[in-house]
Amino acid sequence: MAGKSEAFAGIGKIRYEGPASKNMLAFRHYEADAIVEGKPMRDHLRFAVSYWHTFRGTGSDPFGPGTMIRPWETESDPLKAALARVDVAFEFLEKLGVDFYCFHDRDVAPDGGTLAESNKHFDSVADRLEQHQKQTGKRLLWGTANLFSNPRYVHGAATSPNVETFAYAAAQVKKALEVTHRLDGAGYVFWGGREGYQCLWNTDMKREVDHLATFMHMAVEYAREIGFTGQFYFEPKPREPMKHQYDFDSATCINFLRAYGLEKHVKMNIETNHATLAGHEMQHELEYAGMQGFLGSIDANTGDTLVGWDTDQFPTNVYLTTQIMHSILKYGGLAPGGVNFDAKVRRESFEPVDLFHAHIGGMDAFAHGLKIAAAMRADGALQKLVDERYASWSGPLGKRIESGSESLASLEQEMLAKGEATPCKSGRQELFENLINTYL
Ligand code: XUL
Ligand code: CO
Repeated sequence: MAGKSEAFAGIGKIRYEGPASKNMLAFRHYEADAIVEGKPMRDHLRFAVSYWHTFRGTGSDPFGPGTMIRPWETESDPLKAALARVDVAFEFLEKLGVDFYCFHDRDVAPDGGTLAESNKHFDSVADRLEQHQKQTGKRLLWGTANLFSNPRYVHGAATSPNVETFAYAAAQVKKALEVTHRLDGAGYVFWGGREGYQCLWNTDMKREVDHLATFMHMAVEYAREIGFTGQFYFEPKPREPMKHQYDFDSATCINFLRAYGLEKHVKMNIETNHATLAGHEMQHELEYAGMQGFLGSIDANTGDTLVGWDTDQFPTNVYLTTQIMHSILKYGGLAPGGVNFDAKVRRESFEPVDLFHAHIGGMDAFAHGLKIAAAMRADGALQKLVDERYASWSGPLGKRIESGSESLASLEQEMLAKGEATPCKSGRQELFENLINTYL
């Protein structure tokens, strides 16, 4: 805030300097106002900083405590510390030139011991967030509730065998929706956290999954009551912390949404490292959700091929971001969703400046991927090859099958007359892969 000392003194506004720049605190590819496919980059990407990793991450891991040096963390009173942190967060957003942020209720405001006290804290922090949003024009991409850290959520929240855990979680989501609405949030995310099981012998799966649907219906209903028209998202993750989570992957989530009549209200928020935990590429998850009309928003990060867990690293691989942006452009973009960096600096990268390097790298990787994907689409060579591969379906027989006017019996007649199908053509995978490399 004006008059206060800067948390990131010595770091100015990060600017676009072009691919040849040697300045590591500048963008080489992300040029917010540059037009790609008729739209400024900032509107394609709608970058968001995740409050939990960037402002609450300590660097602790199962083998040791936090390592992060955060000179602004001087207040011992948790509420005062939370309020001071909001000022730092907005200084960071301003300097980085990111338009959005995302939070869980308990990242931005401390637990107050009782629900009433926690709600009060959340309101005080929301006042400060609102004030900064008004001053800067920054926006909340989505809000969510932390329904997994407190021991009351040991067996899950909406899927807990303990009915009062469910009730408490419902109360927490009610409040998180009110605050998200008040802050004009563009969306609200459900990520299960512990909505799954460790052991099937002690689990009534049907009851748990039914309860999860009841819970989401309550949220959708309450949003309607208070006039919140932001988009709801369901974020898949197959495991970690549980052995199995009910929001396993896009296909599982979409089946759940349809089975329980939630498909009109909820889209997918797809995270790269969760896709890989499910044994999929991010591109698979995006294509599946996109083709079904459920592509909503993404959590941008990456795993490590040699480490099997959710490492939430900042994405720097341009091949990956090209795949992602190609699918996003193909399905008409993300808005009102965006690209949220659900990513954390490594435990060893403990200085404040590392937060800038991490986000600059991620933003540049996505901007670069966006430019490459747009060039591929403008050129049309890839699409032409894909169309050629399916050309037989554009003939009379293919058209009749696709329009539903053929049957097993009529197709039997067709093949009895022909005797054998026309031989298949080569898939030319290597040609496709080589073609992609010509754009990189
Ligand atoms: C955890 C994760 C969450 C959600 C929001 O793996 O991705 O931070 O994005 O609850
Ligand atoms: Co996430």
